[in-house]
Amino acid sequence: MLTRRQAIKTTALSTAAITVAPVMMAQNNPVVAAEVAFKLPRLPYALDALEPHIDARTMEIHHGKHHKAYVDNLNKVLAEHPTLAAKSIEDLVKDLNTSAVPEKIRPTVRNNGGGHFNHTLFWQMMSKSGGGEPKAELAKAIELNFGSFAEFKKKFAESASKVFGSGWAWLVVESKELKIISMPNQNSPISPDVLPSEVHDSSGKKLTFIHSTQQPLLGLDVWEHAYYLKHQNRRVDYIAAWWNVVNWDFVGDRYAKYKS
Ligand code: MN3
Repeated sequence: MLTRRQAIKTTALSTAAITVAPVMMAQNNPVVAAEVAFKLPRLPYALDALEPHIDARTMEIHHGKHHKAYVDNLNKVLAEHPTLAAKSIEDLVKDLNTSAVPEKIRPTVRNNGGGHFNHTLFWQMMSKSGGGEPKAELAKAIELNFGSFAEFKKKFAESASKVFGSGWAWLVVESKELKIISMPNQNSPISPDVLPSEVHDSSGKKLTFIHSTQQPLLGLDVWEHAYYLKHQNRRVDYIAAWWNVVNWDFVGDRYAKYKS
């Protein structure tokens, strides 16, 4: 077991560990929180890799402050829920609106677990050598579902520009079909819709566990924190610049994985 000082020196996530520690101490828990459940992933490229389309300062704050805060807040709320803390972030967000996640912590898990899951995908959906057009099967599927790549881009950009306030535009695959959707805040396509409180199956049993059948292939974060430093209020300019860094290889791999 690391001492707290060693943990501060040696883990990249020292701030997260400190955030958790007071909660643990307040409970007189003898276990020192040297390890946290969820960790901020490293960016798969340098902060300035997406210049000039996405600037280094925006990436630094977006990843190092905003994404980090989602991870820290998630660890904090799950400190008292070890079963949930042991799940993968994907399983946690998938189970969000089920009885697995207590209602009193659900909004916090939705915002911060969703934030962690969505951003972890988002960094991988961009690349220094990105841009251009999708290839192979994904290219065919986009043509089939939207008519052409140009038409897809137009519809996706429209969806992203129309998100009111903070949220995301997503290209998802559901039952072999490609769809463009938008979601508010840090809601994620892999979370099921919130069920009305009284939903029963044919035998009268209350339904509490329905999984989403949508898988995100490509997502665009249109929170102001994603573009305000460089583009201020001009979200449309950010969307236009972002196409230059889309990692179509990653999106194509996800399509191959989730298409059926
Ligand atoms: Mn963001």
